[in-house]
This record gives sequence, C-alpha cells and structure tokens, in this order.
Amino acid sequence: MAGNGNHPILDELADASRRAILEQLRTGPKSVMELVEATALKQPNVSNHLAKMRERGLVVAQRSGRQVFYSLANPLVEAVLTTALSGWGQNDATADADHRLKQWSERYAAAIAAGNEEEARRIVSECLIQRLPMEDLYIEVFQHSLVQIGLWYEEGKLTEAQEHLASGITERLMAKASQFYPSMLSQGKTVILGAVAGNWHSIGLRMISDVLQHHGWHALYLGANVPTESFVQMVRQKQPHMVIISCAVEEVAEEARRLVERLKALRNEPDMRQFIIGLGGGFINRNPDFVREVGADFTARDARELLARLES
Ligand code: B12
Repeated sequence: MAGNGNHPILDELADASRRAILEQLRTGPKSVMELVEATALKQPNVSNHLAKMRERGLVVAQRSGRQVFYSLANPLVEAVLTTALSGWGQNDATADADHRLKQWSERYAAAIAAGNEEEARRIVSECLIQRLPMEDLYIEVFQHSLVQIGLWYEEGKLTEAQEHLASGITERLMAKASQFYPSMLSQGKTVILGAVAGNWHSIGLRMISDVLQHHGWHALYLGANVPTESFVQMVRQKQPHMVIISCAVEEVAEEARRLVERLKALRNEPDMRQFIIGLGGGFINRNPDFVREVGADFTARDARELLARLES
C-alpha cells in the first residue's frame, strides 16, 4: 500500500559536491557560474553534477535570455532536502510499510487530539519524505484519525472544542501536503464539489477534490454548506463532467434529495452537458440505499474507492 524506499535526493547528499550545489539551490535558481563561485568547484564539475541531477529529476533548467538557471525540481525535493540537511528523517527502508502507516495514523490521531500541531506537522513531513502515496496519507492517516477523534468525542474523552481544533489542524496540514502531490496529466475534465446546504463537514470533500486534482481533474471546490440554488447555478454555468455532493449528517438528507432532483432536471435542459452525479459522505456511508432512492448516479465509501470506480 505505502510507497517504499527513500527519495533519490538522499543518495545525492552522500556526495559533498552535490550537497554543496543542492544547498545553494535551496536559496533560489542559480546559473552555472553563480554555482561555481558559491561552491568553489570547477565549472565542468558543476555542469556534470547538474546534468546527472537533471536526469534523476532533482533539478530543472530554465533558459532566460542567454543564460540557463537551475533550480530544485519541485516542493517535495525542497522538503526532503530541508529535512535531510537539518539532520532528521531516518532511512528506514527495511521497516514494514503497513506497520509504519499504522504507527503514523496512531501518532497522528494522538497529536491532533492533544492539539499538538507541531507534532502533527512532523508526522506529515515524515510521510512525505517516505513518499507515501496521497491516498494513503489522506485515508489511512487523516481520515482514520478523524474517525478516531469522533469515537473519543462520543466516549466523552474529548470536548467539542478539542474536536474543532483537531479538524482545523488537519485542514491546514492537508492544504500543505496537497502541494507535494502535483497534478498528473490533465484529463480535460471538470468536477464541481460541494457540501449540501447545512452540512459543515468539508474535510472529506476537500480530500476528494485534492485526490481528483492529483489525478488530472480540474476541480472546482465549493466547500461546506452550499446553498442549493447557487450550487445548481454554478453547475449550469461551468458545464462540468461530474458533480460531487457530500452529505455527512441526517439533518441535511432532505436537502441532498432536493439538490439531486434539481441537478437531474438541469441535466435534461437543452445544451447541458451530460454530467454524472455522485453522492457520498458519512450519512451516505451509513445509509447507502439513499443514493438509489434519490436517483444519484453513484457513491463511494472513500476517495480511493471513488478513483477505482471512475477508472472502471
Ligand atoms: C470533524 C467533524 C466535525 C467538524 C467538521 C469540520 C470540517 N471542516 O469538516 C465539526 C466540528 C464542524 C463538526 C460539526 C458537527 N458534527 Co461532526 N464530526 C466530525 C468527525 C469527527 C470527523 C468527520 C471527518 O472529517 N471525517 C474524515 C473525512 C475524510 O471522512 P468523510 O467525511 O467520511 O469523507 C470521506 C467519505 O465519506 C467520502 N466522501 C465524502 N463526501 C463524498 C461525496 C461523494 C460523491 C463520494 C463518492 C464520496 C464522498 O470520501 C471522503 C474521503 O475519503 C465525525 C466523526 C466520524 N466518525 O466521521 C463527526 C460526525 C460526522 N459529526 C457529527 C455531528 C452530530 C456533528 C454536529 C451536528 C454536532 C457535533 N457533535 O459536533 C455538528 C454540525 C454538523 C453539520 N450540520 O454539518 C456526527 C454525525 C452523526 C450522525 N449520525 O449523523 C459524527 C459521526 C460524530 C458522532 N459520532 O457524533 N463535525
């Protein structure tokens, strides 16, 4: 399930010359001559190292006028470099991936329950350094931990304020982590995602939005509590290929029914693209028959299942 092995940048850091070049690139793009000056290495040497690191996808080159500037290839390389140079980030290639995932999940749940954002951030950085696939980080770490928070809340171990804090930390860290998972080749397809009016649970929807974006969809994320009529208006205006509706609590089920009815009517209007309608979220997972009852096209229990469904 989880990604194995370490980031290739860790091998590069074993070489003192490459380490020196990468350290310089942390401060911004540099030309070969600037790197020669800053590192005191010989020019052919610097060029040679840069060519090798380009091949391995660690640095990129960009021409500006007559000069070529080199920079770190992406934010993941930057993060791994920062962490490795600051001395932590263990190479643990032999550890069992699923066991590590479980440990991250447990540690993360404990950290957000305690409101310890620093520790939560550290755990997410570890996951990114170990190149954990997005779906694993989102579902096994974030989603499982939030479900655990819900259980602790039900058991009276956490207050509502603590639940809010735990959600807030996760929202912030998800926003950060998403930057480390670049979009794959565009699918040329648009999805609109919104939580039904009255539903304040937006984290699951955000996950779906990030995961679809990572898989090449153009995602228009409307967030929590979207008034039904303006949701419909947005769909009419943007002509998406898919609409994703999230419904986490029973109180908003009737509004979800109304929204699906309005969207199906919209689909029958002339000149409208034939978009598909997905309905999911906590309430739907507990009441899967509701999807057929209201006439939505599909559901999925989580972001991974949704991807599998779309692929098939
Ligand atoms: C965090 C949280 C909150 C946060 C939400 C913050 C935010 N920005 O989202 C806050 C504090 C605001 C909140 C408020 C409330 N909450 Co609340 N909350 C939770 C908690 C702990 C986690 C929810 C979560 O984020 N899960 C993680 C995400 C990733 O999972 P997910 O939402 O299920 O999403 C995944 C799938 O469902 C699916 N999916 C989601 N949408 C869609 C759409 C489509 C089309 C598809 C295919 C798939 C799909 O993919 C997602 C990603 O994998 C749950 C506990 C639990 N067991 O879930 C309670 C829970 C959902 N809340 C609950 C309740 C009752 C409330 C409140 C009414 C009161 C309260 N106790 O706080 C209020 C108001 C709710 C309202 N009107 O919307 C109950 C609902 C019970 C029920 N039977 O209806 C739960 C189950 C807790 C409990 N056991 O009491 N809550």
